[in-house]
Amino acid sequence: ISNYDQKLAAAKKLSIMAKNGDCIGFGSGSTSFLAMKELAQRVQKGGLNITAIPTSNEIAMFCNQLGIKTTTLNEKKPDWCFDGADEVDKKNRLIKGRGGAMYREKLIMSNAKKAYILVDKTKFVDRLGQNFAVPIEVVPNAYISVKNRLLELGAKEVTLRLCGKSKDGPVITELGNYILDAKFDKIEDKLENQIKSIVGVLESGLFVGFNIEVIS
Ligand code: DER
Repeated sequence: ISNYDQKLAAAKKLSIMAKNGDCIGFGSGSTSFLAMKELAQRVQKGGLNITAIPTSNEIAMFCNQLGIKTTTLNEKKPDWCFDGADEVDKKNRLIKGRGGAMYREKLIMSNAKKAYILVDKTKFVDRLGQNFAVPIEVVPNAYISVKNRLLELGAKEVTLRLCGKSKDGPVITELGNYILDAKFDKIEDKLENQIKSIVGVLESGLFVGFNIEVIS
């Protein structure tokens, strides 16, 4: 079946897991969007009573449009969360961040007891990093120094993410930062903390060691 149908099937499986009173972290990306629409159906038609903690302005806007109550991590802890991924390896390690929301996604996931990761089959990889670079959110006045440190850490290529048609110049995240995309041939668990310890890095799209259940 098509990738879309696989994503939709995963979204439908996820949506039946929600129960009244749940506070749920809503991931970003196209697969999370499908799950959000399925949950909105249950809220509108089935009276499901949930509260969402969005991981991006886009998801927050859609929650408002779809009539899903939202709150923030400063007010409520998520009982569980769902999200998508760009790559999942055999140890359930993830590369995320194609959509540029990996800081808030990891913030919410690190405060949730469990994370359901919704993927189509194209996301499963034998070697983490084989299809996607690791996105890294960096403070603009440090992006050159961070790029150099990433190359020292073994990154084969580090590129500043540019907007392309919608705006000239670099992508600016919701917090006003840049995104560097760093390609690695080999990703060991310790790389996540090595990247995080570079001064100027806010967060990376390398997710290691979370309590994850993959739904595909
Ligand atoms: O940007 C993100 O982290 C998204 O969750 C991404 O990893 C998956 O996006 P997709 O569901 O549109 O493939």
